Amino acid sequence: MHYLENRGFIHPVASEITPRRVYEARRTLLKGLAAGAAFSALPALAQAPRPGKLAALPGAKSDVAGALTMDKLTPYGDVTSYNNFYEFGTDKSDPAHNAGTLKPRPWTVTVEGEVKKPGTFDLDALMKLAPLEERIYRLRCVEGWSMVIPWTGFSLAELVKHVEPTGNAKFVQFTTLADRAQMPGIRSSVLDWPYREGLRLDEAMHPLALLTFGLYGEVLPNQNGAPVRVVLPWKYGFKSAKSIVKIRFVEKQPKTAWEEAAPREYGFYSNVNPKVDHPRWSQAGERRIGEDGLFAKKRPTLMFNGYEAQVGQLYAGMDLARYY
Ligand SMILES: Nc1nc2c(c(=O)[nH]1)N[C@H]1C(S)=C(S)[C@@H](COP(=O)(O)O)O[C@H]1N2
Ligand SMILES: [Mo]
Repeated sequence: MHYLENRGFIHPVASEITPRRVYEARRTLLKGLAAGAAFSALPALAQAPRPGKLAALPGAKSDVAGALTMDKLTPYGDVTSYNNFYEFGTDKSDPAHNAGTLKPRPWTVTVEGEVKKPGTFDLDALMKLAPLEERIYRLRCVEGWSMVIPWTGFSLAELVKHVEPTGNAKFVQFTTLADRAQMPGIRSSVLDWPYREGLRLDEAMHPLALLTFGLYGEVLPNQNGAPVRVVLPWKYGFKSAKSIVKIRFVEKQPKTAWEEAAPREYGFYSNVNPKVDHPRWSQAGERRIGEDGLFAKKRPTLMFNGYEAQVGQLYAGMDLARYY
C-alpha cells in the first residue's frame, strides 16, 4: 500500500518500540537545535502505538474524496499522539496517555427517534451493514492545525438508509460515551457531558460523511475514538464525534456540546471556511501536523477544507457568516 513509507517498520518486537522512538525524537531535537531550525511542530510520543499492534481491518481503497489523495499522509505516530478527546483530558497528549481505560468491546450503538427501524446495533452487526472502504481525508481542527489520515469505514448514508428515516427526520444527533469509570476527563466541567454533535439529514446522507471504524488499516486506537466515530472532512474536527453510543433522528436542530459551551464561537454548521474567522483567531491558514514546523508560514485553509466541489451544493444560498 502506498502509505507503507509512513508506517515505519512493520510488526516491531515490543521491546524495540520505545527505545527506537525515544532515540529518533532525541535525534530530531538535536538536529533542530544544531541548525537553529524550527522543530517538527509536535514530536510524537514514545508511548504512541503503531500499526501492527491493533487488529487489522480490510477496506478497498475508495476515491470518493477525489484529488486530496495527493496530500502526504500524516505519520501514524502523530495521528495517534496529538489528539483532542476531552473525555481523557484537554492536553493534546492526554488521550494517548489516558485512553487505555476505554473498553471498545463489547459496544453497542442505539439508533432511535424518527426512524421506521430503530434498534440497538452490536458493533459487529453495525460494521457489516456495508463493505468497508479506505478513504484518505483531511481533518482540519478549529484550532488551526490539520492532518491527512487514511480512515476505514463506509458512508454514514448506508446506516441512515438502513434505519429508514420518517418524513419528520430533519436532523441527526450523535451522543458519545460519557463514563466516569473509563474516562478521567469527565470529572472536569470543560464541557457538559455527554459530548453531543449533530448534522442536517442531507449532510448525514452526503457520501463523504464517513462512519469510521479504523485508521491506517487497523481498528481505531482508543484515543482516535474507538470503536466507532464519524469523520466529516469538510467541517471543523470537533464535528467528527468519537466513541458514539447513540444516533437519534429528530425534527428540530439539536444543540451541540460546543454550541452550549460557547455559542458565539462554535455554530451548528462549523463548515471549514477561511473567510469566517473564529472570534478569537483567524481561520485563513493552518499548520499541517508532522510537516509544518512551529515557525513555518501557515498554509492557506481551503473553503470546505478543499471539498467544495463535493459539498458546496448543500449550502447554496445560505449566508455562511450567519450559519457558521
Ligand atoms: N467525543 C469526543 N469527540 C471528539 C472530541 C472530543 O473531545 N470528544 N474532539 C473533537 C476534535 S476538537 C477534533 S479536532 C477531533 C480530533 O480527532 P483525532 O484526534 O482523531 O485527530 O475529534 C473530535 N471528536
Ligand atoms: Mo478540534
